[in-house]
Amino acid sequence: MTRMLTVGAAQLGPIARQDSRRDVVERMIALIEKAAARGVGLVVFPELALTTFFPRWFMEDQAEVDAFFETSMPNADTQPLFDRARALKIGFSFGYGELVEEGGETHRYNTAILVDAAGNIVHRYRKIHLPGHSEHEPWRAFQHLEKRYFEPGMEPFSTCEAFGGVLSQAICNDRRWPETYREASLRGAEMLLIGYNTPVHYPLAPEHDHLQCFHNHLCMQAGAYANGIWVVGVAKAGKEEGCDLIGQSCIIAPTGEIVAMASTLGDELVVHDCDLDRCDEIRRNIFNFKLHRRPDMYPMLSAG
Ligand code: CDV
Repeated sequence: MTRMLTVGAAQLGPIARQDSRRDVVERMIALIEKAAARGVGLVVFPELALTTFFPRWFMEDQAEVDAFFETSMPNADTQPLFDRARALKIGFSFGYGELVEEGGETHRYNTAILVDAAGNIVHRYRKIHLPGHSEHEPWRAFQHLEKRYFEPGMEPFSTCEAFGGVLSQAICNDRRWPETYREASLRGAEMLLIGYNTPVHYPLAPEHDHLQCFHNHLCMQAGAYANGIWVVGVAKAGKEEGCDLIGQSCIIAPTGEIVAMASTLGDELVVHDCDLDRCDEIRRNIFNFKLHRRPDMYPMLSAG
């Protein structure tokens, strides 16, 4: 018997700065309803799905920054999403700015959560690889201030048993790092959910702008194949506040093949029936870690 999970990669088109959470949640619910009609069990939304990608602006007023964060989840704005998904018996994941009091201190993370079909948050991930910079760099066409507005997540990549398999989450820049997939795979993950916001223009190496879509798929396909893991990569796409974001949200099989891909830069759902047992095609063969992997020979990998 196969373990089939029908997954929907729910790409979101641009979100304007003035759009409210309620506006966005309405769009997410529309995608959830579409997914339910197509027999989907899990819908994956992008990084920072509830707002515009705010790290593109330098803001000195912390209150202005904090307006982009959620202090509880679910909250009044997202509850309708949780309610509709639960009524349709469909699970989902999405990213948001998390503002939390822990150990008597305020923390801000770039976070993603996974919610099961009964509406329970079953997994939380705080972004480990934060790209960008901390100070205002006016020479850039737009800022990428993730290092200013977020702390890096301090919990290693983790997994959860849900949807009949073992799932893990990562966020945007994490997908470029081979360690992300290997850590998740070593922990037994069979599917990795990754939301992203990736501008076409990369100010530090504009000569690579034309390679953004290629690099997006290159790293996720390589990560899927070398670790025998399903990868669901989901974009916030299109021209958002004057900044072009790549699309090409996709579902990638453990063989590294793209089996479904978005073809627009707007709200779009692509669906695939993912057989979680297909991870074994790779893990029992070419990348049988127990048989062939030589961790003793890679001491630099954990040297820091
Ligand atoms: N949101 C991101 O992490 N974006 C980065 C950009 C800055 C390169 C990415 O890796 O796609």
